[in-house]
Amino acid sequence: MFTPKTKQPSEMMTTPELIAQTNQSLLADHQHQLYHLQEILAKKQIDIEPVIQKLQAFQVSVPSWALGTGGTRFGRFPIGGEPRSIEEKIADTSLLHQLTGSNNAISLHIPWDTSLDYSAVRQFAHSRGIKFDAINSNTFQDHPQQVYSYKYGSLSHTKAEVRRQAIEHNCEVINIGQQLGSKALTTWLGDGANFPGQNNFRKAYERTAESLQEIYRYLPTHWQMLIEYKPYEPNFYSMVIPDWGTALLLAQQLGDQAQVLVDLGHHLPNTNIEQIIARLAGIGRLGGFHFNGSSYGDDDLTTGALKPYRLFLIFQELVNAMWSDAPTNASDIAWMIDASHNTKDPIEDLMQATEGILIEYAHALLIDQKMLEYMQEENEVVQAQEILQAAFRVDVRPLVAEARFRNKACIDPLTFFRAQRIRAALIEKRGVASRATGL
Ligand code: LRH
Ligand code: MN
Repeated sequence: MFTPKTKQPSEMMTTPELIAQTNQSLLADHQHQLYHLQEILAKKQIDIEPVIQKLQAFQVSVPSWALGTGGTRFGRFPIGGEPRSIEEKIADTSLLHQLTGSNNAISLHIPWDTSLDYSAVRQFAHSRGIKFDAINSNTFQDHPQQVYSYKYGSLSHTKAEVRRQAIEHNCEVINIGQQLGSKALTTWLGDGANFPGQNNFRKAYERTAESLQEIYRYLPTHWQMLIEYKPYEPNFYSMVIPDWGTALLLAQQLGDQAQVLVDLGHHLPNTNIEQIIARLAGIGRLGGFHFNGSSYGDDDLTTGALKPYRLFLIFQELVNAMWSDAPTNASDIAWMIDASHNTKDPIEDLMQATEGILIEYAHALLIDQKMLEYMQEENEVVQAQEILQAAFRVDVRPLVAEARFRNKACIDPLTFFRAQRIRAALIEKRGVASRATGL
């Protein structure tokens, strides 16, 4: 039986006093930059106060599978000090949240994050200020003691017994989520085909819809089902749920609790993702995000590291949707990171990703939506672009740092993490070969 221990060693290195002390040495310079920005924006009739408050309230959930170094099929390069258990993953999320003030929840993946006592795990997380966001099922790998293989699919499989097994797994994941206090199930299927002729597209879709209907019937009333789409991988000719249209069709067939989850890396090159967001937000079917950065495919790199302007345009569509009373509220959306780190310290990468997300949200909050709407209505193409780019070109980092400061977190979390040699301390505690479950 697991009993919640007192604070984990990793947390001992991040006492609020140490953070406040370090912030003190950075405060004068930070406030100088903030007041300077405040003056610049005041001249544009932009009040920074509501922007900072929105940034403070914005929380991005941590994927449990990204707290260790993820690999590719070509190799995996462990960094050491990786979390070896669900408790250590929660401890690292709590550590991250103490440094950023913007990561107060973790998204678990079953069976990568199984436990013998989920209510004790819930208590452990609660005592560290960490909640549980959407919980993920996994029918894209074969698990120990599993009877039927998912080699040829799961919810879309041609054999009823395999579909049954996958449905029961999803229901079991819902049971676990309920014990943890999650309010949503994320279902991403690796189901599809590698070769023409391998699958009957219509039957595969219909079997998937039927299977999801059975899981949907098991969903608690106040829960959401988040349907995640992906154009390819692990199948490379077709995926049963390849795009937002198919995910939306399934969600509409299932019912109001079914929503579409947008993983930024799950789009073919040059897809206008912000238009997909506008479409889904416009009809109240945008359930959540998996934030990451990519150039080619599902690269799962740091959010905002490659295409910050696209991330800005995505937040512009979200802010505009919420401004213009579209049936979408920030609180209804599951904001989650989904990344896999081959060459960065996972905690440093999650700090950079969180910063990248808050920066583009801040840029979108600077936009005068009424003025933009007017320019659009008047087909003032040049002026409309000027409004967007003027906001994007403001250095909003003092606003994001101020939100962290007010959340009692670090003005500069990355420098703090390095200066406190936290990775070295994690390696000392957990060993250089400790390995996290996940990708
Ligand atoms: C699929 C995916 C999905 C997760 C997995 C870890 O590519 O984005 O969200 O289940 O990564
Ligand atoms: Mn994802």
